Amino acid sequence: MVKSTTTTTNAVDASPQGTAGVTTSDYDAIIVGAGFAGIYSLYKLRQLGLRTRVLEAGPSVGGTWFWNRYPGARCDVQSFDYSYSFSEELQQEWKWSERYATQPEILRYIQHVVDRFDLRDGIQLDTRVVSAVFDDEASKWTVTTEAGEVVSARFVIMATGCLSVTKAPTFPGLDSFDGPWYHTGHWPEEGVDFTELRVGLVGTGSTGIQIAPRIADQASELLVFQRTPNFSLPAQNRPVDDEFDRDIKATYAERRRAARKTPRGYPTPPFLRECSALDLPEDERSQVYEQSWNYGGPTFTGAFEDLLTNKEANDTAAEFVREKIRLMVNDPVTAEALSPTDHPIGTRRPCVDTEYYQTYNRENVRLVDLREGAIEAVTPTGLSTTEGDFELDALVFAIGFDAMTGALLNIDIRGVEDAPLKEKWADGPATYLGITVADFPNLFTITGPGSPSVLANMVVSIEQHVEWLTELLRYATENDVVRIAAREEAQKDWVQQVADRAEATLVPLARSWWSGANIPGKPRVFMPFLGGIAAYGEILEEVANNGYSGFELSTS
Ligand code: NA7
Repeated sequence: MVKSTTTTTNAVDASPQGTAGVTTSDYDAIIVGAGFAGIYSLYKLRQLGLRTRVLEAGPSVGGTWFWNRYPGARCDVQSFDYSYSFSEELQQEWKWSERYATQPEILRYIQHVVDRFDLRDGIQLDTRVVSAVFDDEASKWTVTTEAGEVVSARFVIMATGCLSVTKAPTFPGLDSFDGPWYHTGHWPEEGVDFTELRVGLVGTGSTGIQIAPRIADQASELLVFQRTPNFSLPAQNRPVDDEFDRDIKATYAERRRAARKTPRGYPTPPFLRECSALDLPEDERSQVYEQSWNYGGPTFTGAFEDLLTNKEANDTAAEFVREKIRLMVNDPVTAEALSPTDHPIGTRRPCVDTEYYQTYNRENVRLVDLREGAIEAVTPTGLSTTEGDFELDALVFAIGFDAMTGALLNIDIRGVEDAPLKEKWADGPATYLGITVADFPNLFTITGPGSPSVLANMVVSIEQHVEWLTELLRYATENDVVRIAAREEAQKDWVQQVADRAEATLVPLARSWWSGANIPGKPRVFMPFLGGIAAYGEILEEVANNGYSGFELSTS
């Protein structure tokens, strides 16, 4: 165990190894964030014997799954796979009620995990970290909170989430609006009643597509303001019956092992083809798409192996979905407006829905195509576009996140020679393996830019990182290593590899939050590692087997 050096009286040492009543501001590790990543990091680092504390800005654990409690919020990965695999007992005990779990159920699961593994006393809520500064001489970090609390630690683990900083609505006149307005990423805990209200929903990404049918259930009128249509795939959600539950659990460990050998971190159905979409005659190809569509969820975009690399192949999948939209939406003008034609399918995050397109067949729902007239301002009585004014009683903004880098750059992180991360990343994020940053020793970014993260099952991405990091810290503590620093050269090569992998696909053809294009002024860099969970896992293993190649490990 890395030894702590100072003790003061402004923070409680809540680790199992701590002596009751002793207070200290010095830890072996500080974890920022108590979502899936922070909770698992705490569990693993405690097992390692590190004195660890989690600092969480929110009033509850759960991270993304605490904040995004808008109606209709649910996971796009099947619940059996979007859950921790580290404990066979946990995965056998917990029973998911639906194939795709809702936000409240996922939050209950996270809270259950925290209690079941006695982690609550290591998590300090309502504590927003504002800065982390590296002390070059001591090879330690000083972390300061909004309330002025100062703690130090050898290691800092940023478990701050990829989608935790919302994009703020900056429409002129918002303050003048007479009614209430909401951002889906900060939904009121008590919920919202839209009964008899005319509601304007801005945004048709995954969130807008999930919330629209639920608002339509209540509101007298729902106007959906769409700037860019997205491809949405049906979840084909259903309750989990006892037999299905038993079947999965009978081979759960095997399922988890298999998931790590896939690109996306969840098992794929057998009908997906390891060939080009163009290798099959049209009727056979359509059958594969039909099977994938009926199976449900995001697997559709993996129906053939070249959908993300061959535009002609991709066109066949995109057209299949556009045809489905035409069949589902009664009004042909609305169907056309909902059909994406400006980007290949899969080059923006595919949405997964339940009855999204059918919602437009309701009498109280209307699509407003912002390509015909952009939003100019919010007025006291609604929204004004270049094409006209819309009278509304409430506004909902589902306009997304400052993804992947937002939460890290919101904290004043300073590394060697007091250099701010903000400056180092002025042209876009640069990491080694997506988990470390050159010149920021002993700092780790769980599912950071440059790792598979948001392109895969997030829980698997998190487990992959946390487990690898735990072994690195075990190695460090057993070998008296006090400083773990990524080498600049290794980082340069990794950044190049991440960029090359993206360039080799169709993703540069789309404007997306994956490349920072949704935030004005944000550098355009494709942030996640496109090689997939399995290939990435092999790289991590190789780095470890080579004595942590690409790192400088110092004992003093
Ligand atoms: P997204 O996917 O970033 O979607 C945001 C939506 O909001 C998208 O349709 C945007 O249109 C729209 N938007 C953003 N700003 C504006 C303005 N100024 N005017 C009109 N429309 C606007 O965020 P989500 O929350 O839906 O999903 C994020 C991830 O969370 C998701 O991918 C899952 O991983 C979970 P645009 O496309 O930019 O034209």
